[in-house]
Amino acid sequence: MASKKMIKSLNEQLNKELFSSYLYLSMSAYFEEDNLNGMAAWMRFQSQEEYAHAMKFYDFIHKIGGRVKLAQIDTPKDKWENPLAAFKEAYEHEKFISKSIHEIVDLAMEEKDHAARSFLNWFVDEQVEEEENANLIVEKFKMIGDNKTALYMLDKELGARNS
Ligand code: OFO
Repeated sequence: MASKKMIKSLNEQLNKELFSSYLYLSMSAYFEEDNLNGMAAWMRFQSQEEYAHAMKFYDFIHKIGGRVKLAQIDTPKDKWENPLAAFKEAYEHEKFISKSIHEIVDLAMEEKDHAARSFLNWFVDEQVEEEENANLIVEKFKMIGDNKTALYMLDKELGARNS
């Protein structure tokens, strides 16, 4: 049986995943406004992934006999200085989420909670990918600078995302 502290941490992570979903949906709306439809689609896809992450926590909490407690979701920002700033923030946010996941892994190890540790493994691996993906896009933005044609191409490339 998981500890109360563990159930609380898992519920807090569920809220963070829902906020991630909200944040990326807000970024998607920002890109829509600027007619960067490929970036909007990429962020919308990411938002759906985050919702799926949240539901993994939701299901796991129930599976181990805990109770899901939904808390208020913070209002995300709705404006960024430019597209690069939005993706930079996405990268920073993923680093924050990785740190948060690692803290729950530490707790699972402290409490010798092998079930939680095993469940969280998937997220540890997923975060490596999430950080890499966001960082790669930030680096591409830096490479293209003010080149509008390259921005158009990058928008097209990001719009092709299907996983
Ligand atoms: Fe973007 O990551 Fe969820 O966990």
